[in-house]
This record gives sequence, structure tokens and C-alpha cells, in this order.
Amino acid sequence: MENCLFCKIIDGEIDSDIVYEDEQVIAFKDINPQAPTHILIVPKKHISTLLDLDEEDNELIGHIYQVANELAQREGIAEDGFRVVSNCKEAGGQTVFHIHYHLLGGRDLQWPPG
Ligand code: IU
Repeated sequence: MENCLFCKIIDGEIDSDIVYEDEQVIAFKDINPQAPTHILIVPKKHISTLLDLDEEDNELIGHIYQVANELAQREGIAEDGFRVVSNCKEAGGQTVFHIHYHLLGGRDLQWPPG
């Protein structure tokens, strides 16, 4: 998708600190981390928001959670606990309109989020 920041990162047009990549997803460190571990897990398929998910994406979303599981263990945040969150549209805090999952950990996270 033209002019999509995350598509440009996926295509290697913009540099990022990639921590995981396979055929379906890429994961990289958030440029503005909100916790000691803050990784974005992003499907390579351009999907603008959660509202644009189709049933055919079910396996992909399940895979993203498996990647979160693997990365949480690799990052050393699995034992204490962590958060996986996806913001949807403006009021939900979404600023990049290519669906992504924040993996946050390494500190005590507050609930509810602001
Ligand atoms: P959001 O849920 O759409 O608000 O998350 C977008 C995230 O993308 C946010 O945490 C930004 O810090 C992050 N980000 C990034 O990692 N690299 C960038 O070049 C830009 C945003 I622009």
C-alpha cells in the first residue's frame, strides 16, 4: 500500500530495528517505547484497522499471538507478565493505519490504560 509507513518498513524502504520476521509477519522495536520492552508485531498483508479483518485472516491473527508468545519469552518478560494490545481508529489511539499489535513489558503496566 502506497504511503503506508509500515508497508515501507516491511519493504525495507524505511529502516527499523527488526527483531523477528517470517513470511506472514514482521516485528520491530517501537521508535517511541512506552515500556522497557515495546515491540510492534505487524502482518505483512496491509490491513488498515481491526474492522477490516476478514475470516480468512483468522489464521494470521492466531499466528501473531504465537509470535507474541515467542518474543515475550525471548525478551525475558514472560515470567512477570506483559500486555498485547491493538488500537483501533482515532479514539482507540491508532495513529498508523496498518494493523499492528503492541507487545509491552518489563515494568508494571497500569490498568485501565489512559
Ligand atoms: P498506534 O497504536 O497506531 O498508535 O501505534 C503506532 C506506533 O508506531 C506508535 O507506538 C509509534 O511510536 C510507532 N512508530 C514507530 O515505531 N516508527 C515510526 O516511524 C512511527 C511510529 I511514525
